[in-house]
Amino acid sequence: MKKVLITGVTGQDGSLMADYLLKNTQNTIIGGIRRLSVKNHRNVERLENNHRFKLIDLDVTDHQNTNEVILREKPDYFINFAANSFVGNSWSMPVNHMETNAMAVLYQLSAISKFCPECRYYNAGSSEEFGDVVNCPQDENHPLRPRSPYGASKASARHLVKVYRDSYNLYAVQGWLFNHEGTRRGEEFVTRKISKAVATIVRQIEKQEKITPLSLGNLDSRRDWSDAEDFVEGVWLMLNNKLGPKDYILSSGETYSIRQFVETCFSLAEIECFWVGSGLSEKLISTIKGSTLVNINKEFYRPAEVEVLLGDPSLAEKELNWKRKTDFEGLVKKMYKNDYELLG
Ligand code: G4F
Repeated sequence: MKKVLITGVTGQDGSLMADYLLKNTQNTIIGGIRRLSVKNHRNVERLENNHRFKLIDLDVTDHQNTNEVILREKPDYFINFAANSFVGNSWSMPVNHMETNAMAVLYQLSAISKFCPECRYYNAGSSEEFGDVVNCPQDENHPLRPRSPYGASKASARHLVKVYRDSYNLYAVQGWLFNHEGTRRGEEFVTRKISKAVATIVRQIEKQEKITPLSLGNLDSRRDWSDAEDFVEGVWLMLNNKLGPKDYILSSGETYSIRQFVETCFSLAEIECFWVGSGLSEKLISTIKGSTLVNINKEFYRPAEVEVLLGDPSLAEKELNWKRKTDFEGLVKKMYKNDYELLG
């Protein structure tokens, strides 16, 4: 029975990791949470009575707090999912992104190297580190060419993880996780924004109410989307790799545009529609009543865009025996269905 400390445990990945470990291992889980006056524990509420799960205060941007927690708990595994993960926000909060996503990693690695060097460490890396990509698909040898303060913060963290692994012989890894979504995804991310809006439109049509159009930014960027539930298993495999500490890509190996995500979601909802216009005037129109379903708002464009992401997961598949279970259509369906049901 090992002790696994998970930061960001109230978020999508942290809570899924806690669920996965409680179900598939005998380990105890310590969830690190930042004190907030309004609790955001929805994703872990049902775990709070589980004797193998406890929450502790841990603000990853506080060096002293990080030291104290690692010294006191001496975990066997430290999984750092706490991050400022919204790329679009990173131009307005670049310092916060560096502090939360890179400096915090330095605090953690330095405490682990001093107080519990046997602890296995995982930091959440991102395909955003590849940024302005030069090869498709991207594999583990693709250069780091971030396009956002967020991407730069994750690339910095990657260098720190490698430096600490090499310097102190730590089992420290940082996977490159391509976009991963699901029913616990934050509503600011484009997939959840779409699934929730489509579910709302379906309800509005059923009740013969006025349709609220969905406003989006760049429809033509492409992402490699997977189910976050598949990824937490991949992270655990990376932490228990017989080949030793190594960084792997987790991805689906397929890429779709935002436009295709929108079309797939409306099609699953059985709403027939067609695109008209171009650029900022482009719209998605419903075939039946001619209502606007989607319009474009330049507010959602970014100062610099990662145009295409397509990951090559073959190394993780071969060496970790990892395989995703949910495909693109299965993911869109799961998210849409969940949002439809949540509307009651
Ligand atoms: O859903 P997004 O905000 O995710 P993004 O930027 O790809 O980042 C996610 O995946 C990364 C891994 O690749 C993670 F590291 C990161 O933490 C996060 O989980 O945006 C996806 C795409 C972008 O090209 C964006 O410009 O959708 C485009 N988009 C178009 N309209 C929009 C919108 N994105 C958002 N959030 N909102 C829109 O209205």
